Amino acid sequence: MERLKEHFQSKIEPAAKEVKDFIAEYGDEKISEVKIRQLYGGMRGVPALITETSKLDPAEGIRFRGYSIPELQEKLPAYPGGNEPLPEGIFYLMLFNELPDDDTVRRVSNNWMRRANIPPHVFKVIDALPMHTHPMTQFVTGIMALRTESEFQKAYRKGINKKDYWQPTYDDAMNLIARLPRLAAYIYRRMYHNGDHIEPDSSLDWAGNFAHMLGFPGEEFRELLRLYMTIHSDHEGGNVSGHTIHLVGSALSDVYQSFAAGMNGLAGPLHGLANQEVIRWTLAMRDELGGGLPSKELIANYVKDTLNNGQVIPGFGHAVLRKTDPRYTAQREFAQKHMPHDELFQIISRIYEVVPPILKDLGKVKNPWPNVDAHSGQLLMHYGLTQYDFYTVLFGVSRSLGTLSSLIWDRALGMPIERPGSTTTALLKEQYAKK
Ligand code: HAX
Repeated sequence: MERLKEHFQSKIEPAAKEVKDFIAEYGDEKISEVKIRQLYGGMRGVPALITETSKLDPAEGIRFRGYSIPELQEKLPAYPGGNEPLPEGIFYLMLFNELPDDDTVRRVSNNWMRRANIPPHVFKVIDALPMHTHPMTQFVTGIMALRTESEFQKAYRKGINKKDYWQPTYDDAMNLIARLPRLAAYIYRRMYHNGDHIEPDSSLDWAGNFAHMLGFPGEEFRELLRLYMTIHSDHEGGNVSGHTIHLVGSALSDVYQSFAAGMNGLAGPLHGLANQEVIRWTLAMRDELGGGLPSKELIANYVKDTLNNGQVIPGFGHAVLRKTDPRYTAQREFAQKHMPHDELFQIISRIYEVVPPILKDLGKVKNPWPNVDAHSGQLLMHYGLTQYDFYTVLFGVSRSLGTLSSLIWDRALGMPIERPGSTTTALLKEQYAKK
């Protein structure tokens, strides 16, 4: 067994014991009372899942295994000569609950490089899709085509003992994470560069090689992608993509099936697709207002028109957060450092000043502040990645790091099939109208 996998194995027994003992002692404690409003309200605020990799605090933002984004920017290893955290590091932290050192992240990089090969039929499946197929659809199709490689599927058919489920899940997860940048880059080059594909560079790290295969050679773009892949990697368990991956995985669907299902959720405009919608909306606004940097007044009028047309302002609001998303702040700081005079950055900054008070005045929006998607597109546009339909694929590649770490743990801890109860309005009325 490889060293990383063996190290993971050594973590299972103590973690399983901790959970078992905890349930034995506190299993009958109540952690919340669910109101009828919450049943109709998308289960907002109902704690119903265990996800160890990260926790979202409404007032503070995301913490990965207890560490905030600024703490991770300081503590996680960077690429030699670089500043931004390496995604290998956050993956290691989420999976192993340990901060890695430089050698460890290099080991993860090398491990993924060894696993990164994609069988040719996957590319053929993608090539069979019409060119105008949305990149997220191509991405999900590619992930499903990769399922021929599922170790879990093979092991299950052979009759694997349930205590060993984690092993092929671990291999499938590591293989898929290793392959996603190649798959995503293939889609990008196919759609926007006449199928002029770029071979991987095995001397680079995971995100650096991804940037290289997309066709962006500059070190600054690599640094951006390292930061991007780190901060988009996980957002506790209840968001649509994370929750879906856990739910589908609970039926013992393998990593490929579970992750593809979650990516279909990420592709919704209220979730991950918001990153493309932000740029689409911002560019349309700029063009309609005559180009250049529009005044605050003109932006405010445009925002109000969007709202009056019954549309949301993409990139603002959140189901859990109640402040500016620290992932937004990390990206804003990157822009301030590397491109303070970029015109689109100035527009995004102005939108940040204008939108929150307008949303607050509506009286119904619980969080008027920007989320992660309000900034990411501007940074990508700056370096020439202007094809915004592709942005959610980048988000998806990153999301594999947290969600698949969780899925490995689900199998290691023998998490059961997920099956919450449901009821009907008639039954609720019968029960409560009497009171
Ligand atoms: N613009 C206009 N109206 C908004 C709004 C926004 N940005 N955010 C919330 N609202 C509205 C809701 O549509 C809802 O209106 P109705 O009562 O008329 O239906 C009302 O305010 C209350 O909503 P909420 O409780 O504040 O927000 P929800 O938890 O229901 O929804 C969303 C959270 C993120 C879906 C929401 O804020 C939204 O649609 N934002 C714009 C899309 C977006 O940026 N999505 C990405 C979120 C982050 C993410 O998942 N990234 O992947």
